[in-house]
Amino acid sequence: GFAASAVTERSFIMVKPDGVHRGLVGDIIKRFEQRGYKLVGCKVLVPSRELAAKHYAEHDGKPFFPKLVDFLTSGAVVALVFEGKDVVKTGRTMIGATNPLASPPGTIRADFGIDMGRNIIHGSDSVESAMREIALWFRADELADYTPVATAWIY
Ligand code: 3AN
Repeated sequence: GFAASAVTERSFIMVKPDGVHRGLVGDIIKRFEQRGYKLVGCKVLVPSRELAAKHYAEHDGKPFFPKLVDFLTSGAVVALVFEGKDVVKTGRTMIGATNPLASPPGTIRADFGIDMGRNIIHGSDSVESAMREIALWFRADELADYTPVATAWIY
């Protein structure tokens, strides 16, 4: 039978302030839902500088780091956790490349943008990053534990 309990990989997906300002939240959630991913965490917040800096800790010291923190804290973001088969890698494929101009048509960044500094969305780049980012942005009790009926056939 279908081993639903084996499907536990999660990714941290975030609509950045430019995506929220442009009204792209619904479209982005829709793409992940339609692919078959299960939404287990969702909240809107204006991140603190401390949270943004922790999120982008790997870029601390790079020339674009201050602008990155300025941008992420400039407005509301929508923090999401999606769960499902290979969601980290597939989520990155759906998002596209860091530079929207290098992203293939059909990816979120290519369909909605051209600017590297305003690239709409974040997605975890590895399962380890996903676990770190989910723990940074969500408390355990903010993640829903449920079994959608459609999980057995939507793929
Ligand atoms: P991704 O968001 O594709 O995982 P990262 O994690 O390498 O890319 O970079 C995080 C964010 O930092 C990017 N989304 C982008 O906004 C910004 N960024 C990355 N590299 C550059 C760069 N060379 N110049 C300006 N901004 C950059």
